[in-house]
Amino acid sequence: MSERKEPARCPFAGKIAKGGELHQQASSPDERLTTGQGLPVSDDQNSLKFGDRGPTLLEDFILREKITHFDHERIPERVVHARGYGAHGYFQSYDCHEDITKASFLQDPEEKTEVFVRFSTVAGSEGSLDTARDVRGFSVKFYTKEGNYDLVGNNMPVFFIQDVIKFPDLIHSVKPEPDRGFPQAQSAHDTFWDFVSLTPESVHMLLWIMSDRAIPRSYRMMEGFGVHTFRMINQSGESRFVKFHWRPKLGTFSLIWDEAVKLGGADPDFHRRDLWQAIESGDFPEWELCVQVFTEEEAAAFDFDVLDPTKLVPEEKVPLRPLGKMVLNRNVDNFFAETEQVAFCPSHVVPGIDFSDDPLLQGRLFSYLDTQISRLGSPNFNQLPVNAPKCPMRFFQRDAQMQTQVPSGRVANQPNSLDEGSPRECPVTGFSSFPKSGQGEKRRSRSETFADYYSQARLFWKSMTEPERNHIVGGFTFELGKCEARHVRKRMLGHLMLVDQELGEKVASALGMEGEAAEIEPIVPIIEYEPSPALSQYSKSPASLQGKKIGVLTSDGAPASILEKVLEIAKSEGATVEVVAPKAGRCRLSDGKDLEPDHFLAGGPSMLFDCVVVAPGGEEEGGKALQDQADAVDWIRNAFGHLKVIGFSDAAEALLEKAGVEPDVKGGVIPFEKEGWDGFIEQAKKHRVWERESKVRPV
Ligand code: HDE
Repeated sequence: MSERKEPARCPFAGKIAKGGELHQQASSPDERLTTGQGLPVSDDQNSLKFGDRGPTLLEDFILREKITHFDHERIPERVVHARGYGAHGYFQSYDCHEDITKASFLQDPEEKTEVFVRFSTVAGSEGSLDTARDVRGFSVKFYTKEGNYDLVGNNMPVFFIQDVIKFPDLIHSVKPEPDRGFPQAQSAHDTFWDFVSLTPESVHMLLWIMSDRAIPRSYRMMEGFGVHTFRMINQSGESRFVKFHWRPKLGTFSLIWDEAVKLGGADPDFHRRDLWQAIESGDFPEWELCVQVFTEEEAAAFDFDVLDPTKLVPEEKVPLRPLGKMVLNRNVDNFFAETEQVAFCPSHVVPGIDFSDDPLLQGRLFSYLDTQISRLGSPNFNQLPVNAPKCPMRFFQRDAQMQTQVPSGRVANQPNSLDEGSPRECPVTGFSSFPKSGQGEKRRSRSETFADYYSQARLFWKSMTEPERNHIVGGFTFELGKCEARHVRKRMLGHLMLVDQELGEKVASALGMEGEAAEIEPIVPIIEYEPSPALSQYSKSPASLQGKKIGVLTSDGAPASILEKVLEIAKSEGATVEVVAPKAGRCRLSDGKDLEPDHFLAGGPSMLFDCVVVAPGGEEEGGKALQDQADAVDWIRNAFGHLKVIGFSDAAEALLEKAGVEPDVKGGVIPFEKEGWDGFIEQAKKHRVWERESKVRPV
């Protein structure tokens, strides 16, 4: 019998390939990989087998522990707002706001209150794309000295429905249709438009959701709103109504619809990457928290009901009062532990902040706590680091799954006289609800003061600039075009006619359905308001390159001096530069130096940037090579179609010609070697060349 030599362990253990390097091994006990029980692991590359070729043994408890943990890695995603991204930061009050509130984080301008923020889309599942047309969630957890305060808002100031009981219907209608399981992260389908066209209270919100607000350029360039009317209570117990607003320091900017669609493929993580990169590079996003403050008597005089969440309070009626600023300055260490496990609840308030009777808000006070228990599996979710208050937390709630604390003492009840050190009520500084009086019959009804569905929708339409209006028409046309049921389209056109005849007719004409709008009678007369310029994002967006991204398309042989100039411009304007070249490895510039591009051509389309520079090498070097590539031609065509300012070098002329883009100094296609850089900078600060839109996308 020939003697068979068994190796002491698998010959490939510790090697990444035949002849490859050894994996690093622990050199001290501290470095040792262990199981969940702390047992040091000797081989993490191979399961325990009978012989080299198996079978694998059930005995392998190390494998089973690892795989079992893996099998249970996912927790239920959020029913809505499943896709989101979070970051840490702080809030700092500008002043002492004791006249309106006793909330501790709004008293001392020296004090910084830690915050955790999560932005999100609503309809899509966790793996859906960032740039879908949707409302964005804007949730802020303030870790105050008197408990956590959650301001769980959106990037639009109104909502689709007036009563919580309609929320499951709204969400079911927008989610994938139950029989076919599609479309994902889209409102452009029949069940949504059927539901909202049968629910006219949603018309105002539909105008917002079809507007550019639903396709933000960046989380950093988005406004936030508390939506409902809340109360602020001061030390004397006086109550005032407030509406919360977040104003981004960079201004409010959006994508172009075609750009958003293409970005979905080019970079599904566009918004989360943008936020992460900004924070990572030290360009910390900032918002100002403001409130509109008004008394109950003033509210009673408004011609709409402030308890109706489909209505906003125009800023021209009640101006914003700035309270303080929020800065996001730290990315999460672990996406799951923080962003996924963070649990926001509108019911998390602090002394000085209270609720109104808005029937949507009242329902939310129940829903969020309930959903956290199903998502996180236990009422002990408040012990997770991201959810735990940073002030003392002492109560008698006990046990339940995943209790991580070890409470000591004999007593878990209140009142008690057995434990002198146990937590006690505090009638003076503890939270007490605003003592609002009221009486009435128990019934299911909707207040008549909620019946005006069209006046504020018309106000929004009238307050838009021309490009914003055109985009709203484009939004409705796209979505209703995807809605197959003709009777639903007709019903929706009927609502749009009531909002504004021009809007209704433009959408009907774009759909090829002139004269087909259904006849709809409003319940109450429509009020004609003066436009509110504060509702338009473009009439107030600052001319600035701050926080924006300049994309440079280049190739071998490109003049190094151009790249240096673009970097210099970006530095002085607070922007960043990313270079796109044909190959990922390197690009050799005219000075013979190698540049490592940020993107290779097919992976870095112009949608990723706010304005672009085209500076290839000359014909002999890299320039000719670009002309033969559809990706390079599309790069320029897309930049032009998405109304971006294009600066180009003399060597780029042939490429532009191939893309069918003509030089146009006033129209944002600027030969900077002939014209200098000033015109490029000035126009790029305006973000888009709106005048070009009628040429590329006539409405
Ligand atoms: Fe939410 N909403 N919502 N919502 N909502 C949730 O809570 C709900 C509404 C908002 O980043 C859920 O933790 C009801 C308005 C944000 O983690 C759930 C109603 C506004 C987020 C829930 C509303 C929001 C949520 C799902 C109608 C703007 C993400 C997972 C009464 C003011 C929070 C979760 C995060 C999440 C219920 C309407 C904002 C199911 C019943 C209006 C930003 O509890």
